[in-house]
Amino acid sequence: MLGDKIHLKVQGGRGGKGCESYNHRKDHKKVPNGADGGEGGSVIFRASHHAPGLDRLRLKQHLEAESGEHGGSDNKRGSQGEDLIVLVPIGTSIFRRENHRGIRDLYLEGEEVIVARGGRGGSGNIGDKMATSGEEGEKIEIDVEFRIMADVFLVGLPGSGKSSLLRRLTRAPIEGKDYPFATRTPVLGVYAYDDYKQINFCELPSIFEGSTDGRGWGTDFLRHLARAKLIVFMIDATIKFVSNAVDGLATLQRIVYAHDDTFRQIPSVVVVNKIDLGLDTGKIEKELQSSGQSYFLISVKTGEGVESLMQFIQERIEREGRV
Ligand SMILES: Nc1nc2c(ncn2[C@@H]2O[C@H](COP(=O)(O)OP(=O)(O)OP(=O)(O)O)[C@@H](O)[C@H]2O)c(=O)[nH]1
Ligand SMILES: [Mg+2]
Repeated sequence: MLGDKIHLKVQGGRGGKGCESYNHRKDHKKVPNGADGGEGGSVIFRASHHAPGLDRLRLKQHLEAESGEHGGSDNKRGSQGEDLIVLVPIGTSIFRRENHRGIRDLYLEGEEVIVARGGRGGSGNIGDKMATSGEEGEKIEIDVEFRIMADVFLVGLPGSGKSSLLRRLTRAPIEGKDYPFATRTPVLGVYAYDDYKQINFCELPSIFEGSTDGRGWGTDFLRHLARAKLIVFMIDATIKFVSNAVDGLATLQRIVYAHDDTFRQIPSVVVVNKIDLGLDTGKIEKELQSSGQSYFLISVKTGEGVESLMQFIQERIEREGRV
């Protein structure tokens, strides 16, 4: 499922034991010939388009890489333990559990991080060294979290037309529902233009005044906004769930910024949908002008205003260097 957060214990493989052994020569001299143990394998997280969801890790709880082989007599070095490579979806972040400090965000295909190093192998007694046992692998508890990688996030009041807009822009096979709160989990869509350019969209479930008390679908999914390039705050001309357009916008912003104050830095635009319904959009416009926000009045149904909105979004995203 989108929006996973998983707690794991991770451990590098133990280093192999160094060997204590001797070559008994004919002249009765003992020559030490015990070899070093191999290094333990490391646990490595690697981002991949092909990775299954993080849910599968929930069953694991404990991940440990292979131990190094013990050293042998006759200078036979123990072989290294194999690394444990854990494939995770692009957009996975790894945190140290004890202080929730970020270890690494994995944004790119193939990007990887060593989460727990394998222990060093012990020394063999070759060259008259003391034979030692191998070191333990590094042990760490981590939280692994997935956040959606999309350029533009649609955040809006229930039933304001987010799914309809996404469907229109991306031709994604999104089911049409004519009741609010129909979208329960984030939905992705790709908007393609100018032959080869793309902008990734994500619709988040609706929020409204009651969301912070856990009504509707709550607000947990808002953490996906961490990497948004642009937030589209969406309300509609019927002004349900709020008393007026500015109040609608203020409600959305209050909930989003209360979830994480740093989201204030994400550029945003306001969209008022359903202007085809013949309601008093002049009043709405006046209200929004006073808010000082960029806004667009559109009708997903008739297509009015959608092109100008998309022009704005394209320019914004291209300026971010993301297309
Ligand atoms: N008249 C009119 N109706 C619209 C327009 N856009 C969407 N609708 C209707 O509004 C209703 C809700 O649309 P959705 O796209 O599901 O809204 P949403 O914001 O995704 O809603 P939830 O995710 O379920 O909260 C549907 O019945 C749509 O057909 C529009 O521009 N004009
Ligand atoms: Mg929807």
